[in-house]
Amino acid sequence: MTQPTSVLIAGPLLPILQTAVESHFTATRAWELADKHAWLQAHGASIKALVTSGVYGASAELLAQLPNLEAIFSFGVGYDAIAVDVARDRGIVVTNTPQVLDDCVADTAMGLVLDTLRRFTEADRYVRAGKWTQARFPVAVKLGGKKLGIVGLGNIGQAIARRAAAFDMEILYHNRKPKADVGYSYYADLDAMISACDVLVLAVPGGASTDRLIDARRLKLLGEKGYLINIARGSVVDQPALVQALEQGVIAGAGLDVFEDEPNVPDSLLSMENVVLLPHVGSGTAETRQAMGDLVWKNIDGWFHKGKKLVTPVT
Ligand code: 8YV
Repeated sequence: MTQPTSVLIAGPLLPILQTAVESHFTATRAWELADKHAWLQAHGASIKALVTSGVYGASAELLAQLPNLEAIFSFGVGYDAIAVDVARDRGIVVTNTPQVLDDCVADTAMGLVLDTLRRFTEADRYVRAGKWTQARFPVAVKLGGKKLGIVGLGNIGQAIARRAAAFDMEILYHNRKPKADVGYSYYADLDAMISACDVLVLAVPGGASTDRLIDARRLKLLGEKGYLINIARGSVVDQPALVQALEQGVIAGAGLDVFEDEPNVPDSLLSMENVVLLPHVGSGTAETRQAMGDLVWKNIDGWFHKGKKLVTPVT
């Protein structure tokens, strides 16, 4: 009789996905291990698959402790926290969950644009604090007619562009290459686009190539009437520089779903009225999380039960 396949689960998963994994494989919950290092030394060689997420990732150190790993299945589109180069070198396949989350992440970006410019969350705090009875809430900033610059016009970037266009915003974008089939204004030069736009939206993957892409100098280019929206990764922004820019009025405000060291958010941001802070909820709807879970399962099932067939491989 063949031994059941051993799988390591990096962190708590969508319950229905976790149940599927645990009922089909010999699964170990990494986050419940009292001494993870000792466990990996004793059992790491038995692990054939790692189920993880964009947040839990898969470090080179962890992969070194899993010498017989065949596959990494990640819940999420971003794989910057996964040592993909190591996986590629060792012939370990990596899968992610692209496309199914585009709409919800784009909705989150648009929600942040609306909220940050129109100051809705701030206005909500104002009503709750009983301030409305004393004075009217100050005016905000109109979206229509403003220039929205998107960094990274992939699937999510394009979904954001369509939404912003429906709000009568003018769309600019910066990408490695212009997209043939879109009518938005292409900027090969990121600095030129930042200087030209009113709202800068980050929709690029995380990782070394975009690390601190938006720094103090570029925030200055965005300017005192400019807004920064980040639904990509915290690493794309130099966070201390952003805090300073907000404190000093170098930019007007920011809407952030991602941070440098999640779930920790700097105290200085917590006390600012002109920032909207979300706890990385970009893809966080029941429908989308279900679709992501289904896609993770299709990849696992395809690999182990249907002749190594992957639906959404990264490598
Ligand atoms: C998830 C994400 O919340 O897809 C991504 O890359 O950041 C989010 O959709 C994340 O993967 C953790 O579940």
